[in-house]
Amino acid sequence: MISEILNLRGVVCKSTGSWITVRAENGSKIQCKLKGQFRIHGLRSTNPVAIGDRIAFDYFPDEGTGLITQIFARDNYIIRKATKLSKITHIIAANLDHAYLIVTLAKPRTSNGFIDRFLVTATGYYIPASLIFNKIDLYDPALKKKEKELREIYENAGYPCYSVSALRGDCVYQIRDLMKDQTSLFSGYSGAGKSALINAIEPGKDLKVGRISKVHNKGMHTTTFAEMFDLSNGGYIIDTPGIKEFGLIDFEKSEIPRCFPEMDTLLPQCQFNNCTHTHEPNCAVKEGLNSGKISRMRYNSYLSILNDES
Ligand SMILES: Nc1nc2c(ncn2[C@@H]2O[C@H](COP(=O)(O)OP(=O)(O)O)[C@@H](O)[C@H]2O)c(=O)[nH]1
Ligand SMILES: [Mg+2]
Ligand SMILES: [Zn+2]
Repeated sequence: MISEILNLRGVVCKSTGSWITVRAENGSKIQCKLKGQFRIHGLRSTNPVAIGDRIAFDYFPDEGTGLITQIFARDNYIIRKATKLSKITHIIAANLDHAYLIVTLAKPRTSNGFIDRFLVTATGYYIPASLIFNKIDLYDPALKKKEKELREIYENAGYPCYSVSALRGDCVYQIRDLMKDQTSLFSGYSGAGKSALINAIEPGKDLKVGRISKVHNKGMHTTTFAEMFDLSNGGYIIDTPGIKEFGLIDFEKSEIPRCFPEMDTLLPQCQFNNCTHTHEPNCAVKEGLNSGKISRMRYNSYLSILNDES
C-alpha cells in the first residue's frame, strides 16, 4: 500500500547541496530535495533556498523525505558576494530577527573594517544588529581598554554591545536570554568562537569547535555549512561558516550614509541633499566628525565602503 503524500510547511535549517534539512511545524527534521524549477530563480544566487526560508513541501511518508514545492516571500535576508568581484550572490540567511557579530580582540583579532561592513550590510537590510565581544578571558589591560573604546563607539552608533567568554561562561546566560523566541544570526571570523558560544548557550549541542592554526593565528574552517539550531527557550541560532567578506551588492552609494545610524540622524542638516559628506561645505557629518559625535574610525570605514569598486 502506498501512503498518502502530505503537503506540509517548514523552515530551512541546513543545505548541504542536494539535500536540504527542513524543520517541519511539529519540530521534526526532514531531508528534502528542491523541485528542479527553482534552480532557474537561483541563477544569480549560488543558493536558491536560504537557511531560514519558510517553505512548503510534499512529504513522502514511505521514504521519509520531502520535495520543496514553494518558497514563501522573505521578510528580509542578508547576502554576500559568492566571491570577491563576483556578481553572483550567496544568501547567507533569511527571515532574521537579529544579527550578531561575534568579535574578538585576540586570536584572531576582528578588523574594524569587517565590523563596519557587517553592520552596514545588516542595517542596509533593516536587520537589527549587535556586537558580541568574545574571549574576554584573554584580554589584558590594553585589550580591555580597546574593548571599552570600541564598545563606546558602537553603542554611540546605536548598536548594543555585549562582552562574554564562551570558554569561561561569563555573561552567557545574558546572550541566551536575548535569543529567546527569536531567530538570530551568528556571524564573524572563523575562530571567533561562534560554535563555542552556541555550545555554552545550549549545553548538549556539541558543535565542533575549531583549533586555532598556530601559523596564521586564524581559525581553521571547521564549520562548513550554515545551520540553524533550536534552543530550548524557543530561540533559533543560525551559525555561519567563517565569512571573510560582506559584499554590499544591492546598495547604491547614496544609500550608504543611512547605514551608519549616527550619520543618518545628521543627514537632514547637510546643506546639499545629495551631499556625499566628503568635500561639500556645510556638511553636518563632517561637523559631527569635528565635534566628536562621529568617530574617525567609523568615518574612515564610510569612506572605504564609498570608494569600493562595485
Ligand atoms: N580563550 C578563549 N577561547 C575561546 C573562547 N571561545 C572560543 N574559544 C576558542 O576559539 C577557537 C575557535 O572557536 P570556534 O567556536 O570553533 O569558532 P568559530 O569558528 O567562530 O565557530 C577554539 O579553539 C575555542 O576553544 C573564549 O571565550 N575564550
Ligand atoms: Mg564554528
Ligand atoms: Zn554631508
